[in-house]
Amino acid sequence: MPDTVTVSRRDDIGVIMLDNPPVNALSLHLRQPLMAALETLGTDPAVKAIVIACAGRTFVAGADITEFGTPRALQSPSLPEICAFLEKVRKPVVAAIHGTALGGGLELALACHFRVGDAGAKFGLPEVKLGLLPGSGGTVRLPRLVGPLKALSMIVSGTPIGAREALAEGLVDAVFADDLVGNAVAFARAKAMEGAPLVPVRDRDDRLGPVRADPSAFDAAAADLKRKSRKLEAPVACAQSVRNAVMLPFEEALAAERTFFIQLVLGEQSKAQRHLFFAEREAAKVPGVGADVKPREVRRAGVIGAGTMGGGIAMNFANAGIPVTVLEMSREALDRGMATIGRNYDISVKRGSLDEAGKAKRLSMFSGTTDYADLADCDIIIEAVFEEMAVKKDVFGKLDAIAKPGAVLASNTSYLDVNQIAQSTKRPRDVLGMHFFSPANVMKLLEIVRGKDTAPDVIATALAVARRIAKVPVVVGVCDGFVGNRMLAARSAELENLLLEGAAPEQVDKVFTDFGWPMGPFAMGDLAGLDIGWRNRKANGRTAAVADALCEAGRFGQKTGKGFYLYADGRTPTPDPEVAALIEAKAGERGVNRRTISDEEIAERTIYPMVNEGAKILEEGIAARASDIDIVWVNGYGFPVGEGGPMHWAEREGVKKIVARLDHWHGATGRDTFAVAPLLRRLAASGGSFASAREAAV
Ligand code: T1G
Repeated sequence: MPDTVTVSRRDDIGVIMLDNPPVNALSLHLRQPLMAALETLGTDPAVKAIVIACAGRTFVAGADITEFGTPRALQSPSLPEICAFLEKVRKPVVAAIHGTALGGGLELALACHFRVGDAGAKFGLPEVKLGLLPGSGGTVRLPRLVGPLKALSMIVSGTPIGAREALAEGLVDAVFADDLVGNAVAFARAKAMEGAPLVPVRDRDDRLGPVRADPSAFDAAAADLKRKSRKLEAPVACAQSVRNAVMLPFEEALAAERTFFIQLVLGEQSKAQRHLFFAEREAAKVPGVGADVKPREVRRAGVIGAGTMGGGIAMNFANAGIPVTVLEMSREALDRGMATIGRNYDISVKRGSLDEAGKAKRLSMFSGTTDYADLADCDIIIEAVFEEMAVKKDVFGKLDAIAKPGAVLASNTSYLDVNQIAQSTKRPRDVLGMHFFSPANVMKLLEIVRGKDTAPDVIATALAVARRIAKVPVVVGVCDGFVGNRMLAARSAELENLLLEGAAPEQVDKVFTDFGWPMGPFAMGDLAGLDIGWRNRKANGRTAAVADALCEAGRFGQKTGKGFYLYADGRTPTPDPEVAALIEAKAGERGVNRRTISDEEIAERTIYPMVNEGAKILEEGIAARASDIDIVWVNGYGFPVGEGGPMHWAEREGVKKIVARLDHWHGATGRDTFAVAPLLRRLAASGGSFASAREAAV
């Protein structure tokens, strides 16, 4: 094991340099030499002050998540022990921060007497995103520096702040433009020379007083955050722990924080969210596209179509500072699209997530055209036109004629055969799918659809572009609906049958919201507009008894004030007796016997087929690993993060149980929706996991 800690002296200042690539996580093999260095320098009379800094791309980015649940995580010295020791050191200790001081990394810095950073540094406690709370004093020390309300929002959101804000909030004592370690040493020497009494953060109460005297504003903010936490335990624990920091003595609050931490780290929600942390990173590792495959350079993007999807896609590039040319068939359509984009930025300014200067800068990235020739200098062109093969082929034929050699040509199709689209060009190696999710400037997921001829460096380019526009990429193969929509179809297949057999839309939706989804399928349908699916079904000769009848009655959802629900105020769904009557009539017409349907049955007939379809997708190699499917569903379809995604959830639910129930419903209905995938049946027999099945297959 290389040395993870080196100690050096700059005259009377001791410098501890941490070096544990890639992100200086606080692994045991870093904690032990760190403690030893602190003990040595802490007791060396020749050393007047200590600077803790990091080598590599970042300051400590947290505890080592890979150690959680292993004995190494609990082996001494733990981070709380190191923090307690730091606060007893009788000479100034300065944390010198570059990159991201996150989680345990910021907690380590909070236990130092002073914190300095470079201008690009970021500071955050993102543990809530792992289903945890800061477990080494973060919820107790941070409020003492930045105040309880600021601490509450930083800890419950998990969103880091920049150096300028950290300085303004009192989190850091100085920010340096360059030579961070040199300036930190000078800062430390000055503090030592000052000889002022050292006040560890634990002893600073001044920012707690006002909230301690009147916690009403704090409690209101905490209640609001809890409301938004949707069954997740960590945000609630975070809020309670910050409140403890205000109301309880330091040591008591610290002990309570630790209790919360241990409860959460052993809990299923945190295991699920830690699974997603690593799954997101694994998803970026694509078979056949190694680090040696260099992405093509992308300096300018083009988007064809300025409608809802095209406009949102173009905004991603402008937001990332990449100039983007938007093409539309007519000037009117172009102006309409650009006006919508302008309004979207106005909303961001109104919400305070963007200022006027930022809006102007982003809008300056746009240029509009009705002439394909204006896309000739684009490095990547994404088509977002009507979802019809003939239209797609026409567009790609035109692109093939004007796009420069080496340009990446992508389709935002959500269902259609990317190989067919690629065949309408003479450069199928440069063609792939880049499937964005609505609203495209908000939703994190990007399904990158790899065609049979798509070149590895084109995939590498799409992955690099995804990172630049802050998307979570998952590479999938070509099939009807790719991963997300294909599984959505399996989940939706039984919805109509459930309604006809006796379940009410509100009952089905409650099963989904109880599960943790933001919205159930019927409320989601009403939000998206029932007419979209209706037109799609009619175009493909498919029917849905209830949904078609609603649309024939002009009930398209929120946009017409009624769909599966009534929307008296335009937004809040209320059950409508007219819909119940319509469903009963449709059931009567089909001679369907209606009965009471349990919530379990609803889950079994919707979520189990989805998992089953996921297994088929894995067997066909449409997805490289089960965790990729989890990332698709969590980032594109609102699958609750606390459950870790459908495949992770299925292993917890029990593959054996799922197979048994699918067999039951297959027997009872004869419908293919329930025909068990061979992989699922094998795992039920072997007790194996999706990951082990993949290892066996690779
Ligand atoms: N532990 C272990 N491995 C980690 C890690 C960590 N904390 N952070 C990153 N990695 C690995 C990651 O899996 C990947 O591995 C490689 O480093 C590069 O990461 C006590 C309990 C720092 C912003 O939540 O947000 O402290 O795939 O691809 O895009 O209260 O990593 O190459 O094999 O993400 O440049 C709190 C987690 C922990 C921060 C860099 N800290 N990390 O992003 O690189 S809990 C976090 C990040 C805690 C205390 C509690 C990001 C990053 P591989 P990457 P990046």
